[in-house]
Amino acid sequence: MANMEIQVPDIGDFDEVTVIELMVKVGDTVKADQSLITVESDKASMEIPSSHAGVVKELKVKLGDKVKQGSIVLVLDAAGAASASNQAAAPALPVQDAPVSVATSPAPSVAAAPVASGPVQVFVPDIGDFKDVVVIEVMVKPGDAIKLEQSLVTVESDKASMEIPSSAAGVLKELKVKLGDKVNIGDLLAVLEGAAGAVAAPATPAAAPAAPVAAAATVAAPVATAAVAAAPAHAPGGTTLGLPHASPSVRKFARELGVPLEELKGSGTKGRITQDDVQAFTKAVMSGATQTKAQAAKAPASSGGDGAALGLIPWPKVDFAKFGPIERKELGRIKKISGANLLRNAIMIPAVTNHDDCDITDLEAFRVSTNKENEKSGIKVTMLAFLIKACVSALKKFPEFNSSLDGDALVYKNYWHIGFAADTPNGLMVPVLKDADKKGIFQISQEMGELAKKARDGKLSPAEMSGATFTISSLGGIGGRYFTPIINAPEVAILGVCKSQMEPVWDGKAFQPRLMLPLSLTWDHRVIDGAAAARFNAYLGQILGDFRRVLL
Ligand code: CAO
Repeated sequence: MANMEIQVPDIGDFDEVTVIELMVKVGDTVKADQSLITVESDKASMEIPSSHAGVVKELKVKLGDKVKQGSIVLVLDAAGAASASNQAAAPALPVQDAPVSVATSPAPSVAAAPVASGPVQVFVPDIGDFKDVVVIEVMVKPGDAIKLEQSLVTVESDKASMEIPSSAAGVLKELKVKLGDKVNIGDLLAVLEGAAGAVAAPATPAAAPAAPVAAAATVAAPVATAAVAAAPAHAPGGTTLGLPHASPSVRKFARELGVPLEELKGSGTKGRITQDDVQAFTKAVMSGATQTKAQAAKAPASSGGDGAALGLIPWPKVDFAKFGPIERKELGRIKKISGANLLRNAIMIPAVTNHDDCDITDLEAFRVSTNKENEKSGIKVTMLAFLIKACVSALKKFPEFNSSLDGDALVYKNYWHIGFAADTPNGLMVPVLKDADKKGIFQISQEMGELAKKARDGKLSPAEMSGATFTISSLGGIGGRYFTPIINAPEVAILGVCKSQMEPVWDGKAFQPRLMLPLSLTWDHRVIDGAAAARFNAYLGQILGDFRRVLL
């Protein structure tokens, strides 16, 4: 049994780095190589692993502490513990003796191509023991004027992320790596040209023996220690262009879960994203409490979806107040819900609308006379009731209009529940008249009146708004000629009806005054063809022209 101090190893040229995450606590059993703390500079973050297995006896650092090579991280009861297999440091000693260091000597610096008037090559410098580090961010593009020491790319291993600086100034002619590439020491990173003025040390790709570093301005390589993260040794001053503030292991964890780190708010020091943050976000997404931006764009919660997932340019942001006085009012709940549904349906359904007219002269006369005869009943027969009955007849003749798409299959419904759009003070609602095929015009008129009233009073139950197989949207009481209604998914068609009016209709011998009803049938082209839609409208017109056909 031996207590040993675990120290901060060689972290390159950094004087001091900040402790931004404590990954263990007193009493924890740690394995050799297990990360103990995360430290960060402005160019790199790295996890400091334990050189030995054991139990944490005492933490010697706290969040925000500045540490440097040799600072004691913690005291470990390393009873029976084996040191990390890849540990290049001296064996651990008891506390009373010389402190145990996990450090190794800094790796020799590797720099880029010499100053030249021609192209200058920039190589991946010494990144310590790391192999196949992944390019996770490309910070420059061809044509950019690159300053000496400017960060070109960010690479990441499972223990560290680091920016690779340019060893020369010049114009970026060619970038030799792309996102996701795996790179190693000596790999060609970029080619600069017009690099006059750049003060660079001789290039030393891994394959070639390292040349001595001469100039003071030499871009030193990230320096790695055994089992410890690499750290770029160039002067601080840059920023990590938009990279989420998180340790490499947290990034890796997030990547594995598919969590977009840039959408998280970190609860750690200086807003750093911790593993707990990633877990909490994942739970929230799974429970439906929140959405990722990609999810929101796919199924926007409101008309405010930014369309990013569709590759659309951003929604115009206009400061309306610049042009005149304004008042801002939140959309009501129903508008938000119906807006999201309408947007999805408008985007996802390849919809086509056929416009047609039908002659309802006789039907309207029958309706008016029926209402007169039944004045005392208190039930007013509406044109919409006839339309519902006529639609049921057409839906039976053309069953695909009463179906829904389910993947590559069509689900034909052997029931006929007709939704009808109702204009309410709170917005559009669609009550559903169930089993319209089994009901007569009076019953339909009465139930419609009740449902429409409930809709206006905001008293419709979810059951009264679900199960529709086809929808009618009638603007007949208001006006207009034609419009293009949006299909109420998962239905495959919707009938829009506008205000009927007297029109001269040629009967073969003369123009006759006829009451014409404008119909607009929108249909899902994945399920229905134009010819079928034209036939549906024509058949509907025939029924409405002579309602006795419903009986046939
Ligand atoms: N042509 C001419 N007149 C018509 C007509 C038509 N197609 N349809 C209805 N009318 C007349 C009715 O006969 C009634 O006249 P009277 O009062 O003289 O009898 C008057 O218009 C009002 O009818 P209504 O609209 O109250 O009744 P309805 O059964 O036709 O419709 C309902 C009920 C709930 C559908 C309707 O009130 C409504 O909310 N319509 C709006 C639907 C809507 O917003 N659609 C758009 C959806 S997309 O945003």
